[in-house]
Amino acid sequence: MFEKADLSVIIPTYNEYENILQLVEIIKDKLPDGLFTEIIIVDDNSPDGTGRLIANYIENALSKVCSGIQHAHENSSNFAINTRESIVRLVRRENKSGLISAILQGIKSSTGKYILVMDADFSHPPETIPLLINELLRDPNSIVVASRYIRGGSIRGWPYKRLLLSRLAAKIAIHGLKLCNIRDPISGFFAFPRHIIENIRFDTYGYKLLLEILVKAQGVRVKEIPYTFIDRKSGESKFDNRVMLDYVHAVWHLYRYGRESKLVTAEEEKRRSVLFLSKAARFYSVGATGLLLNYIVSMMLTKGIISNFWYLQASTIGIILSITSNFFLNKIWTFEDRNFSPRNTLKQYGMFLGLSTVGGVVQLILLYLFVQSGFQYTASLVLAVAAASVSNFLLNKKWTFREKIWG
Ligand SMILES: Nc1nc2c(ncn2[C@@H]2O[C@H](COP(=O)(O)OP(=O)(O)O)[C@@H](O)[C@H]2O)c(=O)[nH]1
Ligand SMILES: [Mg+2]
Repeated sequence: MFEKADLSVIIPTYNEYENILQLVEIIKDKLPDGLFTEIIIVDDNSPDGTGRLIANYIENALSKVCSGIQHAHENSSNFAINTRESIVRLVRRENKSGLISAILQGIKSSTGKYILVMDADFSHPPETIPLLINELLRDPNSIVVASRYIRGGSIRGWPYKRLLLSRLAAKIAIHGLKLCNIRDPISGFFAFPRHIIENIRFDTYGYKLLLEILVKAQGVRVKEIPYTFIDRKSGESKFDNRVMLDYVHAVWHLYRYGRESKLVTAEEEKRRSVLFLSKAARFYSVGATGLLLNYIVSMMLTKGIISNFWYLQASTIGIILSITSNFFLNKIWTFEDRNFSPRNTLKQYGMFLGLSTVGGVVQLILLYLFVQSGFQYTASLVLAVAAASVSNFLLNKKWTFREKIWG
């Protein structure tokens, strides 16, 4: 089992023999200090032998470490395995199955708390890595994107047609998918904390993983860092008509995803407001039965139908009985709470009693304040009762019956 990394750098490769080793060395040099980093190369059985090259590189590095340890034992002196804290790992796949799936496979086999994705062909300058990581560490719940389309960013070496296509693709994504907080949503160079993708079900294919994350990781903060994209010097681009078609398909798919999830959210919102209102209505109906019960009991106890009580005694009994019946009706009917364990019920009853008392005091204070500030008595009473009963409903919902306020 591998030791868990702080940062996983994912590099997909297909025929990158001339680039990859040099890139790995430079990346190792640029990594911020103090972060244990794994560099994961995902190779799709490249015909030019990229996978073999990396496998040999790892083997050599390992044997150097082992002979270092042996040497250290022989000289019985201290031995530091690596001053820069990083390891290189290789994920081999049988067939060329596309960039997004390669990156996802890399992420799946990675362990880092933070993930950085980049190309292998030096188009994404390793010098930008520390800038991305620093920004991510500053706001660890955001996604940090290296951007060509904000001030300070640019593209060097692409033919006019490719420049145009890229601009067009970015515009389509921004307007079609309403990504208003980003200028380069099709960047392939970005970093993010692992947790933001944990609940995402990825189902597009092609080139642009970032797009899917932006659409599906709802509400995530985005920060762009400018950089200059430099067209590759060695090896060939795998960009072709198929990649373009996949892109159009992915945008369409994500557009429909956005529409459906909005429909679901609207439905859910409607359901919650209905539930909230129906609970409020039940709570107030229960309150009304409490008032009635209070009145009947007080009358019966003072007018001699049951017995002749002093009116304050009668009223106290009426209040206690009505609070108790309110509590049980609210528990069973309003909040549909079926946990009748004595401990839980007693705790809830105590809380309900406490909140009713607080509600009564709040009502008196408000009434006093309203009347003192010149309001008519009846209007003041209605306002004070309304304010106290609303807060009573909300507080009981949240604290006594442990529900969310909304819904
Ligand atoms: N593993 C894997 N890597 C790929 C695949 N397609 C492209 N890549 C890699 O993805 C990165 C971007 O591809 P590249 O050909 O440079 O595309 P361009 O920069 O858009 O012209 C490079 O590191 C490629 O080696 C694929 O199907 N599988
Ligand atoms: Mg490239």
